[in-house]
Amino acid sequence: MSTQLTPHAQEVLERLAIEVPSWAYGNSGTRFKVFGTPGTPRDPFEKISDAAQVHKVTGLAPEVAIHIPWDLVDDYDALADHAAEQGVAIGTVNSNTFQDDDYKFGGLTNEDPTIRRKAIDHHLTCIDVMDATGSRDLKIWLADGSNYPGQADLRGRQDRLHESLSEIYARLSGDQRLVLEYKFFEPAFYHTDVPDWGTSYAQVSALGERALVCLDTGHHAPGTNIEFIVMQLLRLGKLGSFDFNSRFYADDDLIVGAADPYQLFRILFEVLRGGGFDIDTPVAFMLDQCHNIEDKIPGQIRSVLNVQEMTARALLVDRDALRAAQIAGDVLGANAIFMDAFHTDVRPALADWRESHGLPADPMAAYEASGYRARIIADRIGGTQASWGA
Ligand code: PSV
Ligand code: MN
Repeated sequence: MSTQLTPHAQEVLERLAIEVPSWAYGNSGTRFKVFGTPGTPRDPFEKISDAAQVHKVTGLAPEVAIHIPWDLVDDYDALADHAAEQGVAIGTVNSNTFQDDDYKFGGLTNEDPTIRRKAIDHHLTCIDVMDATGSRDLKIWLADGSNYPGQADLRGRQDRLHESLSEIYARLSGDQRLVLEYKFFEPAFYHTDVPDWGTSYAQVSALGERALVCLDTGHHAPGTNIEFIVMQLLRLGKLGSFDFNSRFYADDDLIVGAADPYQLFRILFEVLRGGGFDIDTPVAFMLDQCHNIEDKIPGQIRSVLNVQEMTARALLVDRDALRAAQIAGDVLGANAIFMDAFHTDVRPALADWRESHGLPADPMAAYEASGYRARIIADRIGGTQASWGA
């Protein structure tokens, strides 16, 4: 079954923007091997040029998230100008307190006030970068935790986290926001200081209105009902952003919608139900992915298209009929309405939508035909390919 997009669906799709992460364009891998790819960017400027290709063929990715220190440059005005020349802007600034020896026992929660100071100062530097780039969001993901029961004072770490976050939050200005990401395990194995949405919610609620939760779809135990968390955070007015990706086993950072498109559909339906696609939505949609073996730019194009496709399917749910079936206790009727939308092929309608917006009907093919890959392979000779930590 193929279909037409309703005027409301078209309006929502018009606004849909999915931020892409700069690190997706650099090399990445597992603890076993990081494979290089010809044409990989050598610096943040080249990463942004690659990200701009995704927006060019999809119209879906106008912002690029950066990561400090991986995207450290001398002049952020110049980086922002470069982004603008390429038709994109710098988005979320991600902090990093997980790659420095000092952070072995944590950053913002560390027992040692000197290390805590260093971790807080790093975040203040990130806010300086946001001031220069015009970014709205500071995203904090902490590797803090412990490996053995008894190793750490769990309560003290939570208290210190609150103090550290308060100082960072106080430095935000204008419409800047702090989003706190949770992750149930890794790199710490026994306990993690922000393991779940409840902890993130408790911490950001203690800060204020401009502190919100970031939900990374890959950061839950298998079987977790993620759409329920989405519903609850929207209901509480505390869902600030998504890091989209797919997982099979751990924090795999695979292409969103690749492992379980139906889960993505269910999540996006709750976003719709909770007002997350409204004009003044507080929800930022971002990818947090790595492309270890597939080509990176097409990997990102596929990802934003997957989000668009499942958003369009969620918009097809006949919500009035669904509500009537729910009230009537019509279990299978309600489920059928949900499944009918999920099983509808929206790809031809989205191709038409793209063409009506001056975009290629088939963005993957358009990128392949653009010659960009051959150009970067030929041009990017020498230097060091960007990777974790570069
Ligand atoms: C580590 O798990 C991680 O993937 C987090 O999800 C962050 O969002 C990302 O790295 C960037 O720091
Ligand atoms: Mn993430």
